Amino acid sequence: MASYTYVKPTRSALALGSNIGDSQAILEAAIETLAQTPGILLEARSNWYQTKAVGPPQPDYLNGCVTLHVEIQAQQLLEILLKIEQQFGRVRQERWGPRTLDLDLLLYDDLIVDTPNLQIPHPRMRDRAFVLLPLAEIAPDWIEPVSGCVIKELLKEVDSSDVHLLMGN
Ligand code: PH2
Ligand code: MG
Ligand code: MG
Repeated sequence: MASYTYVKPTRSALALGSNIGDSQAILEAAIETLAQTPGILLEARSNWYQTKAVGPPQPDYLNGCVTLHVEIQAQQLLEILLKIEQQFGRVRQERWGPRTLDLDLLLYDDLIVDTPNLQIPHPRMRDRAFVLLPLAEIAPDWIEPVSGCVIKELLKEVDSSDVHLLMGN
């Protein structure tokens, strides 16, 4: 088992998505796995949303967001997310193509990171209603540090017409 350097408790936000298999069951199991990971405490979770795929033609996605309290560094959190994706059968193929599980690191406190393998805030989150709508449910006042705007304000700038609350949540 990998050992991690513990850091002071920090808040982080993730986006979850799936459009292959039993997406809701996969996403629920992914949240459970995250919650059971040492150094990660689940703070809040959004509802699930059925969303039209952005990118090449493919089935609709189920999307949602969580906020976490973490005691691990951003780079280590990314490694944990990649491992959980693999555990759920994610095979990396075409960019923006269909996937069983996608876990994207959106925000890590007010940190800005721009390296080839890790960018925080997630560079496309500001354009994506399928991220901003669920995130605004659980973290409306979190400031996206690159734009300096809160999530609920960023949400007003995007078209949310293809993002629908999943019924029977
Ligand atoms: N993820 C992508 C590409 N397109 N479209 C929707 N609706 N939801 C996603 O999560 C999504 C997408 C690549 O990460
Ligand atoms: Mg993604
Ligand atoms: Mg991803």
